[in-house]
Amino acid sequence: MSTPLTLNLAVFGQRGCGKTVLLSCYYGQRSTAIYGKKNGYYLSCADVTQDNRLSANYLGISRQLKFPDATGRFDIYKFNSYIDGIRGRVAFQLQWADYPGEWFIGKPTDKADQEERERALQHLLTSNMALLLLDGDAFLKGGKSYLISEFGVFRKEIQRQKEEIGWQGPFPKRWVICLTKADLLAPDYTAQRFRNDCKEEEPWAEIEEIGKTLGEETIGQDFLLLSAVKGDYEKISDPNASMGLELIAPLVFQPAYRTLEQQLQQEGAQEPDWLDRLLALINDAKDKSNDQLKVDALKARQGSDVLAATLPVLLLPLRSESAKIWYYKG
Ligand SMILES: Nc1nc2c(ncn2[C@@H]2O[C@H](COP(=O)(O)OP(=O)(O)OP(=O)(O)O)[C@@H](O)[C@H]2O)c(=O)[nH]1
Ligand SMILES: [Mg+2]
Repeated sequence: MSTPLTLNLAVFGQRGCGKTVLLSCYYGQRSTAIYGKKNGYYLSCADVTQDNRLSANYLGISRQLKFPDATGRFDIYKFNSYIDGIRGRVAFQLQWADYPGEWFIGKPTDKADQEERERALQHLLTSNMALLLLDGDAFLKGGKSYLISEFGVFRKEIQRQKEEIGWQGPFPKRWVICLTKADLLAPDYTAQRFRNDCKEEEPWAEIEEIGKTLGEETIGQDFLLLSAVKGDYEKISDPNASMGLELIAPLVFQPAYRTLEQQLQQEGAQEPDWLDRLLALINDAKDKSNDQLKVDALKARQGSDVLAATLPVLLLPLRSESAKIWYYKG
């Protein structure tokens, strides 16, 4: 591939909702050799400083069973994904923008802080998908009142930012409402139940208002349960027992390729040379079983066909049995 497929993700959530742990575990788990062998692909940070930061966090989580310290910075992490056994060719790049939770509650401290926030917002506007993280632990304690207040804070923040920079859209096409720390919830709690809780009158009224600000029907359709580790508030009992993380890249992929598809239809547009083939592969995959897709992926890896080996990575997780529990669309 010339320029790799880029998936842009923006992650929002108030202080302590689990953004840094999620990011560190997402990368930490996926950057090991064993992950690559088992799953057919692995991640590597394009920037060594980011790699060091996330790897140190993950080492603390997995070895010392310790959560990392709170962070207060905005960063765009660039994860290059490689197909196991095919060296040197990036399959896709996942750009993960991590917003500091304190931005929701505090005004910019100075001009540099203000500029940083504007840069972050510009990035948000060009993302394919945004995750709005709600804190599973706070939800357990606060229930519906927590949902109402959290969605309210987010609505006001989006409205404020929109007015401040005078942006009328477009916004990301897909907003996924996520509940983090799902390991703390009842074992039979599902994404569908989370959606039903959000659908109650008062939280839903907030979500609808957010929808109006962002453009109709971009929020309130997708719900996801996430858990980076298994543990309680202080201690981790199983650093590898994550939930829902493997659905993130496949969920960003859908609006990303739809945008590319639209590009193809625009006259004179300069689409990447691999796009036609990608769309043909997606079309082909629609009628194939999961087993067939796995066989195809193996063959593609053996033939060093990066594009064909990438597609199952981005399609199969959403077809899995666990996706039915952790993800709900409707
Ligand atoms: N049980 C459980 N606890 C978690 C999980 N993720 C985060 N936590 C807890 O939540 C705390 C905050 O997580 P962070 O990832 O640092 O939160 P953050 O959203 O990055 O917070 P800021 O950087 O302040 O915006 C951690 O120190 C843990 O105690 C999880 O998957 N399961
Ligand atoms: Mg953080």
